[in-house]
Amino acid sequence: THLSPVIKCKAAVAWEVGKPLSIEEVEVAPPKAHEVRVKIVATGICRTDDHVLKGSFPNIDYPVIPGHEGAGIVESIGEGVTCVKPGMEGLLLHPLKSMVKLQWCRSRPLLYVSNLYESQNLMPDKTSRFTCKGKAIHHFLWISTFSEYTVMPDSAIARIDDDAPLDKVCLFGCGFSTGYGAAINTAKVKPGSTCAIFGLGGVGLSVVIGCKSAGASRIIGIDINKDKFTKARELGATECINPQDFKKPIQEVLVEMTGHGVDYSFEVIGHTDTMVAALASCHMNSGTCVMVGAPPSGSQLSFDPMLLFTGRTWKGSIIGGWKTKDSIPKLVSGYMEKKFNPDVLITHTLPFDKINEGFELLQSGKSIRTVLLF
Ligand code: COD
Ligand code: ZN
Repeated sequence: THLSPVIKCKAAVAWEVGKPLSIEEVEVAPPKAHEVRVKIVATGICRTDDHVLKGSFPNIDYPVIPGHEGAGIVESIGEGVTCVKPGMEGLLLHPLKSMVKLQWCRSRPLLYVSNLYESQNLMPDKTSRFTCKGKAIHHFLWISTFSEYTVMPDSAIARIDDDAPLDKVCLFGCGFSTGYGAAINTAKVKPGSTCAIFGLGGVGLSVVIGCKSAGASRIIGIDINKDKFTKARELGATECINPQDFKKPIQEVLVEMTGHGVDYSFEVIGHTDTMVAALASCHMNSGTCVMVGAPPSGSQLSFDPMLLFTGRTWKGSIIGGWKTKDSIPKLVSGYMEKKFNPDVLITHTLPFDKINEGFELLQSGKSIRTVLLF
């Protein structure tokens, strides 16, 4: 299998910051030892990919092929790969390595995350498998799913149920797992509790699904775009509020609505002001606030330390706190058993060539998730 030739295919390349993606013919080199080459069937567009286009993703080199929410079929494997075989269908790709490493460095500063991402900008041996017009193109989070064929370390691929629909479960590579896991793993939401979710995008709505399946009795959705409320209610939100409808700060509104603040609050926007508002919205003695949205790179937080001193807990969650290569396939099995249904998060399905249309839908707030099909 290590003799498999270079493949020519189409991919979306970000040549430099601030430019739309351009669809190019790229050459994809065969997988080296402990690497896998995959034919992508479906990939979602996540806000983080938009951060790459805008230059707000930390420590990344261009040109790069973004995309990190995908599912596909193994085309060939490098030496020493035992977890998958060519032709195996129903596979899901995600930046698993980051989960493994973050578990190990859990108590270290966030700086580790950016260093980690930097190393995923090339294959582990610091070289690239992509070339375009004679130039080496960078990888993204080791999986670059915006390419018809892509190469990744074998640690970044997980086998899932053979009959899992790849055009749906690709969301388990990032968005759904991130939000659902924040509720289930990080907050460990208890039955009968009250939850508040700041930001009702694809990830925030997945938090709503997680809170609902954990048995929360009150789920309050917060968003400045009221068009997000219908879907949030459909998925289990019991109330939805728009901060712009109130004169007082949203944390005061939530404390009034609940008496003493919510049991669990989630920040799923990635703004420092809403991070503090989410902390202030939870119960003084027993409340837990989970930070899901990535803070703007280089930002600093300023908040009244009394908020923590009085007994609140503040936690971060990355890719939902799923720990191993085994947990995401289990989540997919749960989907196959109809334990939850994130299909409604997919508002648009487009052919891969219309990728920039997908980004416009995201930027204008019209889509929750767009899935691109090759
Ligand atoms: N108050 C209330 N709602 C707001 C505000 C505000 N001040 N500002 C924006 N919003 C709403 C928007 O209207 C929108 O509905 C929602 O917040 C944000 O949703 P989207 O659709 O932009 O984005 P998502 O849901 O796809 O992703 C949001 C994240 C914040 C989770 C994402 O950007 C992020 O930071 N991801 C990193 C976290 C992570 O674990 N990543 C893993 C790999 S990506
Ligand atoms: Zn993502």
